[in-house]
Amino acid sequence: APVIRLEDYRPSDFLIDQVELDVKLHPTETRVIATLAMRPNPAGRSDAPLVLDGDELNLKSVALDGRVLSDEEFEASPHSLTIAQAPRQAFTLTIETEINPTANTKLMGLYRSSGNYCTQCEAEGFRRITYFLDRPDILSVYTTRIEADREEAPVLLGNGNPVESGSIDDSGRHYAVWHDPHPKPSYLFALVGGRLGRVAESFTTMSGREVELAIYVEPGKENRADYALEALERSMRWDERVFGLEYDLDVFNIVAVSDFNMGAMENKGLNIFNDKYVLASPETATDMDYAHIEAIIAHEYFHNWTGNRVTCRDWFQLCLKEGLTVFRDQEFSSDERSRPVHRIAEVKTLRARQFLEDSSPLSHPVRPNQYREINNFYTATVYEKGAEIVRMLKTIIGEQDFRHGMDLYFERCDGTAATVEDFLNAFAEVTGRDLSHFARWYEQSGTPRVKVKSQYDEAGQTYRLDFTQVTPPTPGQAKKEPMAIPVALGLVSHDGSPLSATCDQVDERGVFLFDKAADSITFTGVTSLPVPSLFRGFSAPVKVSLDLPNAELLVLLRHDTDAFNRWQAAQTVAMRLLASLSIEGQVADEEIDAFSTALCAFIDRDAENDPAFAALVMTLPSEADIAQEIGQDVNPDAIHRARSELRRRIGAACSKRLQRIYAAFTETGPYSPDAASAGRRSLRNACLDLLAAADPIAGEALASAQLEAATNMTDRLASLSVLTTIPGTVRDDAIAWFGERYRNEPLVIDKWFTLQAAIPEDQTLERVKNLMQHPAFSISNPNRVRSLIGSFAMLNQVQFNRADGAGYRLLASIVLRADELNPQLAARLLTAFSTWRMMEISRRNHAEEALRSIAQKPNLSRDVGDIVSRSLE
Ligand code: B3K
Ligand code: ZN
Repeated sequence: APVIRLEDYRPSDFLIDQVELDVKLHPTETRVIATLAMRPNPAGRSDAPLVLDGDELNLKSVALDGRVLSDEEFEASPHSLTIAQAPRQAFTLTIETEINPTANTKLMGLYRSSGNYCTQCEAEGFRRITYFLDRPDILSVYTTRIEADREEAPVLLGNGNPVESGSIDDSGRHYAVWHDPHPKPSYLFALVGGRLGRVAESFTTMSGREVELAIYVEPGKENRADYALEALERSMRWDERVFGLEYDLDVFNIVAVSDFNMGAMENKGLNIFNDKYVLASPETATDMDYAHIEAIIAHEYFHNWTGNRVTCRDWFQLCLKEGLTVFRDQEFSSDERSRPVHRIAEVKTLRARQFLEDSSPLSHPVRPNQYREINNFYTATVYEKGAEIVRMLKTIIGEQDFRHGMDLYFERCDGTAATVEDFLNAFAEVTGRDLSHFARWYEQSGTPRVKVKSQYDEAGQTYRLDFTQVTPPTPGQAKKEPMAIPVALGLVSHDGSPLSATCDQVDERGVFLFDKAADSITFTGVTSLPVPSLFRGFSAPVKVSLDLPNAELLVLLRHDTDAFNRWQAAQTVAMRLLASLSIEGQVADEEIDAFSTALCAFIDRDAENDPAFAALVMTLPSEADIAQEIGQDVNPDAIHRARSELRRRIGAACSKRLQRIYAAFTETGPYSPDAASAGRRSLRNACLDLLAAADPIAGEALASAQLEAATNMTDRLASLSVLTTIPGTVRDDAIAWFGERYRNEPLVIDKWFTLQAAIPEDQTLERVKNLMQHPAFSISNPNRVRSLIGSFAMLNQVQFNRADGAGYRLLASIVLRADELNPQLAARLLTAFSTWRMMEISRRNHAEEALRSIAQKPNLSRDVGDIVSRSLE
């Protein structure tokens, strides 16, 4: 496949001002008539042919200004339509195509899910509906007429506002017309036709406009959409309050579908969601599901301004909308929930996904400069690291200037397709700062490593911190430049009493901007040896190594005013123990005892005050985190043993306290998904996990009692998860009971698949193969595949990375099967191999063999071909 490069960008030779689409829905023969009001682009070439994109299209006819073109006047294939002699003034092009939504297993373009018609156009799906200039810098006003059988599709939805609807004689068919006044790129186009239930609410915007909000779901599941609807209202209110941004249409519709390649899609006025991120009830959804629903509803809504009103000039600018919108949804969740607890969750995901990606063969800049398949760049780097860049910008310039910069960005770029430069220019202008060094965050890939050394001068009462930074080489970038790294920091005394030290290089917000390869800062008036608290709130996406002994880190756990760093201190100590345990097989008892003693004391002091935070402190780094920390010659079995051992030791040392909290936090009263209630459940379940690690017999009894008594899915699933780690008939019965009880709830069966796929024992491979034969499993449904196969590959470190290579071979064979139906899904699964180079040699060889077996297959999709070749480079 050809490589597309950022440096080759040039404006389109033609523009499309208006699009009229007439879509006659039919299961296998949908007819689409596109009437395009076009003109040459003054910024384009004046002699260029008109070349429209297509993908698997069946062309029926083309007309220019109403005249049907003969075969000699154009050139057409399923993937392009060329008119060599296009007019040099405004013209109308009318194109009729036929498409087959039932055969569309790629879930791109127009397809069917549970019999309903829906679309997905980002990034390049619109060209699967009609021939078009399918690129994000072509902004057009759309009018869509949708026609369908009334029985089959009583609900017909499009972008924008409803204009008219009616029956077509007595044909049994009906139609609806939608008009979207806001010019938009084709990737934001959507339509839906189907049999759907509805919940609705009206919303008055800050300027007093009435908007009808509605969510459409599978009939009978309407009440499961209440939480999403309420989250939507809160998101809309928040964007008005925090950014002054108001909604701009008369209706806002969300449709939940069961077959969807990702989380959701921000189509203008018609968001389409994976039903997993809409439907929730206490019986079927966990606290985490509720939190994800809230975040994704907000994310897609926030795109209305960051993405839709201001869109991207080209796909290299993807982070312009995605990084910024993730930042916005994270801020929303932090305001709605607990800021430090949410920050810790964000950083855990960032490290688990983005740091991992950035240290793998798939590492790329937040703004990539080349791609072969754009769908492979909807990555943790573009999204999560992209959000961190926006957050660092805010940390550096301060809250007020950040808001002013955002205002200027919208003022300037509203209605345009913009670039990262346009974004940064707005902030450079309001602050008068030169942001060109900061902009390197968009260009340079890899995670910077920052080393800090400290030196206290008792006589002079000064304290010096020496910083150095290095970024390891990544594919295509052998040499690295220093980054502009905001270090939010403070000093903490050993007993927690306030310190009055000062430092000139630290600004009024407590931030030192570290932007050279090496730099030092000195505090004066330091009356006793302090402990440095660095990168407070995780102020930059870097890896830090610190010359502090465990005992000093534990001072931070106890006394730091920054909650993030309290958590980080405990994690760092745990990670040191886990890495030594994994590599050397043992650690001095005193070291483990010191850590468990500190944890016990922490539990006594803090667990009841902030249960959600306490649960995070009590949860050890995951096996994947430990593997990443070790970084080379990884043996997942040793890591698994190490982590089990440390959990056992902590569980035993703190068992009295854990039992007390477990009993005290028994759920009473009706379920509520709010953050405080969820925090209490997470603490109780963290206790259960440690108790079971220390004493499996007692743990089994507690967990099975909880499984029976649970009044909600959070507690039920947590107890089943503990049981899956304790082999025996109790476990087998529990798994069978759960599968039977929820056999008609696909989203719950997904959780059941995930738990079983994650069991760290040899029989899991057979179990996964058997579950692929389960009636609820389907290779064509992305949620099912991700929950069974994706979980096996991403969560089950020991079994995916089996020493005999059988885990790799299983994944490879499934990737190849999935690729024939749904390349995007297959490519996503394949990224589980991104850790292969850090495994010990025999596993590495097996993984390489599996990857090569994929690479050798003829007719790979561009998606899988791209990932497999980069993984092997
Ligand atoms: N913009 C979509 C993602 C589209 C992915 C296309 N492969 C959802 C989101 O980020 O909000
Ligand atoms: Zn997004």
